[in-house]
Amino acid sequence: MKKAFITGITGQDGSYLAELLLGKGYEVHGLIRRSSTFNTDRIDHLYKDFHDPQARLYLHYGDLSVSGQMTDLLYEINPDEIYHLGAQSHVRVSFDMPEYTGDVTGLGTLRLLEAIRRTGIKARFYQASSSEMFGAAPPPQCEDTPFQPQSPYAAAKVYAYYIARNYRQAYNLFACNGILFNHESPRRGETFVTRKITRGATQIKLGLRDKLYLGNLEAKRDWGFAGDYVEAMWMMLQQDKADDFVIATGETHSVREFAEKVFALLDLDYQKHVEIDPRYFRPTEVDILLGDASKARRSLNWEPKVGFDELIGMMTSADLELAQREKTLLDAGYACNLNPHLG
Ligand code: NDP
Ligand code: GDR
Repeated sequence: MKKAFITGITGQDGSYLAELLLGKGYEVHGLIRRSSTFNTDRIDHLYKDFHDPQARLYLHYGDLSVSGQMTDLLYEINPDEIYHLGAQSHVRVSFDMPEYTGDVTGLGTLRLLEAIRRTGIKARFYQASSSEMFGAAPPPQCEDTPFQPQSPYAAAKVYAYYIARNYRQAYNLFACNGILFNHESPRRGETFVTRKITRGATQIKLGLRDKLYLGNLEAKRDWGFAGDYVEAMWMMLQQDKADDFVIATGETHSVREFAEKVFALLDLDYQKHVEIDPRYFRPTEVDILLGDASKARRSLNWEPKVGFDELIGMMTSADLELAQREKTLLDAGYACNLNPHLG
C-alpha cells in the first residue's frame, strides 16, 4: 500500500486530494494544526477512528513554522509521496501578515524539504506553486513566463518554487512544481471571491442579507474546479521524471462576470446588491491571469472536466442548500448571526 503525507489536508485542495488518494488505495497521513475549534470539517466524511481496522487516514498535529517535528514525522511515516499544500494562502491577508506569510508559505517549504533531505527518505515531493507568481506578467502565462509577483504571498511562493527546484537539482530529489491557476469548489474558503459571491448571493436570495461588499470587480481569473486540479497533482508524481507544470482551463473571466452569472442564476440583479468596499482592494493587484496548460495536456494527458458555467452552478446550488439550513436555524432561534465576511 502506498503512503502519502499531505500538509494542508484540512484545506480545500487537501480534502479533495485525500479523497482521491484514499480512493486509489493509499494510506494517507495529514498534518493538522491545533485550534480551539474543530478545523477538520472538510475531511470529517473521510475519517475513521484509528482503532478501526479499516482506517487508512491518520492525522498528526504540527505546524509548518516548526522544523524539528517535521523531520520526526517524516521519519516515522516514511511516505512514498508528499503533497505540500499547507500555506497562508490568502493574497489580501498576506499584505496584513507579510512576515507570517513569508515564514509559513515560503520557509515552511524549505523546512519540509530539509526534513526530507535529513531523514534520507525517498519520497516524491509536490509543491503547490501558484499562478500568482506570474503577477503582472501579460497573459497567456505558461511555464516559461517570467515571474512578476505582486504580493507578499506571491513572493513567498516564488521562493518556495525556486527552493523546490534547487533541491531537485542539488540533491536529486523528485520534486515537482504544479503551477495551479485559481480553482474553486463548494469547499472553497468563504473569503475567496468566488465562494464569497455564491455565499452572499444565496443568503440574499433567502432574505438573510441584502448587500454583498466586494473589491475590484474588473480583475480577471482563470477559474477551474478543485476536484480536477488535484488529479493533476497526483499525475505529476507518477511521471518518470520530475518537472514543473502549469494547470489551468485556458479561459479567463472577470469577477464582475462571475457575480453577474451567480445572481442571474438566482433571478437576482447583482447591481442591486453588490457594493464596492475599498477595504477589499489590494495595494498591488494582479489584473489578469490566463493559463496555457498545453504542456500538462501533452505530457500528463490532463485536462479540466468542469467548465466555468458548471462550476458556478455547482457552487451556487451547494450554497443555496447551506443558506436554507442557516435560515431554518435562524428562524427557529437556534442561531443568532451569520459569519462575518472578512476577505
Ligand atoms: P486553503 O487555504 O483552503 O488551505 C490551506 C491549508 O494550509 C489548510 O489546511 C491550513 O490549515 C494549512 N495551514 C495554514 N497555515 C499552516 C501552518 N502554519 N502549518 C500547517 N498548516 C497550515 O488553501 P487551498 O486548499 O485552496 O490551496 C492549497 C495550496 O495550494 C496552498 O498552498 C495555496 O497557496 C496553493 N494554491 C491554491 C490555489 C487555489 O486556487 N486554491 C491556486 C494555486 C496555489 P487550517 O485548516 O488549520 O487553516
Ligand atoms: P486570488 O483569489 O487572490 O486570485 O488567490 P481571490 O478569490 O481572493 O481573489 C480573486 C480576485 O478577486 C478580487 N476581488 C476580491 N477578492 C476577495 N478575496 N474578496 C473580495 O471581496 C474581492 N473583490 C474582488 C481580488 O482583488 C482578486 O483580483 C487565490 C488563492 O487561492 C491563492 O492561494 C492562489 O495561489 C491563487 O488564487 C491562484
